[in-house]
Amino acid sequence: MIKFYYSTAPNPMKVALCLEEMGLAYEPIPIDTRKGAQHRPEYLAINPNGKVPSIVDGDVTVFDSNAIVLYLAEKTGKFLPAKKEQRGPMLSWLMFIASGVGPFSGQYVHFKVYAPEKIAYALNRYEFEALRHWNIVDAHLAKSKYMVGDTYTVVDMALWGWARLVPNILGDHAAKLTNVKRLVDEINARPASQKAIALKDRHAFKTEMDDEAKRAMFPGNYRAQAAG
Ligand SMILES: N[C@@H](CCC(=O)N[C@@H](CS)C(=O)NCC(=O)O)C(=O)O
Repeated sequence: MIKFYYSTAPNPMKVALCLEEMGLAYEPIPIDTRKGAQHRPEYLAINPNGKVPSIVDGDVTVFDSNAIVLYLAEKTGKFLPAKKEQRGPMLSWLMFIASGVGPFSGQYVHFKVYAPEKIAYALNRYEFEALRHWNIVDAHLAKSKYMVGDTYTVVDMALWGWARLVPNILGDHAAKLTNVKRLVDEINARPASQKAIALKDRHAFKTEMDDEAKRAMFPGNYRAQAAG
């Protein structure tokens, strides 16, 4: 049975969708990041980056969400592209999501919602870059049914983790991303995504963004105090 270390944030949700789509047996293990569970030594032994998600599959440990979705696709042979020559595009889009879509979307939300000061320079840069990445995805989906050709693959699952939150991330800009919405609506209608979303009911994650949560999530803001 695969151990799945999760929260309901975008990166773990990609993996939840994959596990459900692939019909894999798994044990969901909540990591309450607002309580600092991601920094505990026993979790750092699984994921030295101290973030969710991670999986332990027998004697194999995998962290970083897009590495996990690729691992699961290769393990099961499911939800890979239809043609051999689509492996290159699959890797490109998986890395684009991992290194661009996710980080720029996440940082934009950080500066918009959580930063103690509203810094115009940061807000402008991250709004521009988040939107630029989503426009690239939307233009791609205008020409292609799925992220890689005509087949639903793990790349669509990796995108879904973030894409389902596009209205929260981009606000009014989201309305223009009609092709992203088309794919999200299609995936949301699948039983696997409903099961993935239902994970939120299995554990009462902390919701307050109080001092404990801020210290756990944004430790860089407390460096001076920690050193003193
Ligand atoms: N590159 C990592 C990023 C993981 C990540 O940032 N996870 C967030 C949730 S989406 C998290 O663990 N946040 C808690 C924290 O930053 O302390 C991945 O794709 O898995």
